[in-house]
Amino acid sequence: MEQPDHLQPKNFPRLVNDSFLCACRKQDTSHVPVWCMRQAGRYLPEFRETRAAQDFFETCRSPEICCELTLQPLRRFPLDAAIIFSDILVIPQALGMEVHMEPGRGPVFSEPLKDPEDMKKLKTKIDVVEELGYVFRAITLTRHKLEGRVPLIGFTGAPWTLMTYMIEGGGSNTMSKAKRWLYQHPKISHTLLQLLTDVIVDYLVGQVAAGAQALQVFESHAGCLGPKQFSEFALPYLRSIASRVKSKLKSDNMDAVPMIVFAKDGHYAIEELAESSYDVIGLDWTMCPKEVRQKLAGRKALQGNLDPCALYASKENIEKMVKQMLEDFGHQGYIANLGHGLYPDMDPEHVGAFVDAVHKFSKTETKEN
Ligand code: 1CP
Repeated sequence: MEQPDHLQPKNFPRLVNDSFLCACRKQDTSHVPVWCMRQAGRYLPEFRETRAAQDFFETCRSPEICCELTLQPLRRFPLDAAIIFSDILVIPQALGMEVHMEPGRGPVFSEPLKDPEDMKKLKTKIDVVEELGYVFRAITLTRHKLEGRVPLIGFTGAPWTLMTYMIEGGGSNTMSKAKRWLYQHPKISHTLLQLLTDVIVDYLVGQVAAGAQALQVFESHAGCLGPKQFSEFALPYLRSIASRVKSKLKSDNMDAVPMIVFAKDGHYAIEELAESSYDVIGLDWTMCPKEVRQKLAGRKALQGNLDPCALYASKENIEKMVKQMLEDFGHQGYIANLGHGLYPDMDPEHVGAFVDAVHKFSKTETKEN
């Protein structure tokens, strides 16, 4: 039986606000586009209500709830992009690992990878439509429900970041178990990183086929690697993801979409990342926008990077900090964002003050004729 239109990745509504996509491509925009990492999250009372009493990964498997959670921040704030509600840990799950979300603690793997022998437990080849089709269905539904208001961003965790969770079994301050693998078992670490890369490429292409209009790759745990380990265990895979996704989209006759890489605390790798096929480099708040602009000499669009904790400041001070940030980055080839995700105890009104200030200080008067 033919599925109704809103469940199919075709006949999507025309995009009205394309400022985010234009900025990714370094084209002129009428204002600096803005979105927030973790904009769908626990800081919103309506999010807590929707999520209440449901298992986190069950939520991720329900396209209707993912769609609702994705749209919630857009009803409150004039954001210029939406990011699909999901999690980076759906990939380890697809590879056969059991993960659940413990309230107040975060993700917990029931059997993390302890030694290289455990690699045998992972599936070596997966069909992403079969294993992760629920994410694709959420993307398709959300793209329709957005009614062309703003573009929809799809995302993934990067191989190294996913490897840390699979070995640590959850969050960690030191990543010492995962780093032990890099020193004791470099070859098998590469095998794992390659396996993840292969799945990620299919997963991202599947997201675009489902309706994602841009893609962000989160290398959230770049910071625990030094420059040497980053260039051996993270960079080659990040680069390969961007170039393989782009060539696969081309060979499958799909339109190219902008790709963003966000390597948190990976300041030492900024120039190398700028030589990759990503269109946008995301900056965390420890980096100085002017210096990065100078280093990269306009090669890439930039995204970031207000310290998320700056949202604890008064609204007046948030405005001042945003004004300064816009001056430092310049308005072209720039997407305003935080330097990492929003925290659950943040005041939605202060998030609104951040978004409004970006628009206030970056709107250019449109000339008549
Ligand atoms: O019950 C809950 O609501 C749990 C909180 C939560 C939420 C809202 C988790 C658990 N994940 C998410 C959604 C999520 N995760 C999104 C939604 C879209 C949006 O941004 O609005 C995204 C993009 C992610 C990506 C994600 N998950 C990252 C990369 C971004 C980052 O913050 O660096 C990481 C590292 C995760 C793992 C994860 N999922 C959840 C938690 C608490 C964590 C971190 C665990 C840890 O390392 O301690």
